[in-house]
Amino acid sequence: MSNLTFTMIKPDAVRNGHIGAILAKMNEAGFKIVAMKYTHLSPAKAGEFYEVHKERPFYGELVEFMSSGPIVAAVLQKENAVADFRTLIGATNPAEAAPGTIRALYATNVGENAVHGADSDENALREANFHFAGTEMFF
Ligand code: IDP
Ligand code: MG
Repeated sequence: MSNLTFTMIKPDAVRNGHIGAILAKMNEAGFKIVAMKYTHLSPAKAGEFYEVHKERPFYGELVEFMSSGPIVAAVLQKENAVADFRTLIGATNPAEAAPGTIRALYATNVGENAVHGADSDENALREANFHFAGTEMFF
């Protein structure tokens, strides 16, 4: 089990002014920031990042949304990082997310759902390396 996860604060949460509140939630839950950048994904980059979803009906909409404005990408460290972070963000659909979770508090809808969280140790590493060079991570 790895102690790293990868996250993005998505364009809806950035547009709605929630970067600071979301980072505070991550801090309060005990996650340490190992890497972080404010960036804007091109449609090609967003498409590559979400390639695993390319057969799903919402893929086009997802790529368009994720390239619609700036995001914050970050690598986070904590014991049991992947599972604990998924708990902190809540269900994909904010209508089903537990009270107090980041998606319950800040998401717009099932597509524009404020934050990404890696779903496995393997994907956390793949996603961290997609966004950051080794020299941009500080353990
Ligand atoms: P997750 O982000 O909770 O892991 P996934 O099923 O991996 O959820 O889906 C990836 C992303 O695709 C979601 O976070 C959301 O932005 C978008 N998405 C998922 N389901 C739908 C949908 O039914 N309609 C539109 N967008 C969706
Ligand atoms: Mg997922």
